[in-house]
Amino acid sequence: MSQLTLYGFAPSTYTRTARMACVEKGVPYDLQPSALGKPAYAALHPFHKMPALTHGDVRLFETMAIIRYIDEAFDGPALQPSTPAARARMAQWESVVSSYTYRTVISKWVLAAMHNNPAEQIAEAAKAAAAHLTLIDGLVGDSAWLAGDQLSLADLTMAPVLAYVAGIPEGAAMMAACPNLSRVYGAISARESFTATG
Ligand SMILES: N[C@@H](CCC(=O)N[C@@H](CS)C(=O)NCC(=O)O)C(=O)O
Repeated sequence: MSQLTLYGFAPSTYTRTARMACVEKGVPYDLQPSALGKPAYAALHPFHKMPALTHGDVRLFETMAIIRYIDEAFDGPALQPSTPAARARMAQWESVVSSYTYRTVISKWVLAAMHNNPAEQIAEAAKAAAAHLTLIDGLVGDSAWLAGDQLSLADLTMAPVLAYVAGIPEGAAMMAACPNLSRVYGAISARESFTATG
């Protein structure tokens, strides 16, 4: 069996999502640093982002493609629901994370705070992040997992972002104000796929 290699850095949320998928499936993987910006890395990821994947002849970039491959190419528990509606809900949540949550929470707030950007900018971004978390908390409703009653790729996509939120005192307070999101995050953060990739 070929070695599955992920190219990325451990702190990257999207790389963690791919690593979590490997752990959930019981697939051994090797984590290699992404040579972001180096011309040779374009062969793995033409847009110079992480993660990228190689597995035998297979070369993939974009997290949603990578985690579908990991789920479908290997034995182990299915990480995608079987009904069309729940599968679409899963895809909807993945799209929410990549189109809105990552940008609002990580790019604009967490990274700004980590880089000690001007306090006013951070405060503004924190306000927007809190509003976004409140919005998605309402969308989660009383669902056990994001896509319904089973863990799915959507939860693996959201969890690393929420880990950053929960790790910041102000973010922990935001999470406490979001009971539905906190419930889902509590369930995912108790799993080996989360604890083994932190
Ligand atoms: N659309 C890409 C986004 C990947 C992405 O933005 N990854 C971040 C790390 S979490 C990255 O590569 N950041 C480095 C950079 O933008 O230079 C995916 O779904 O994989």
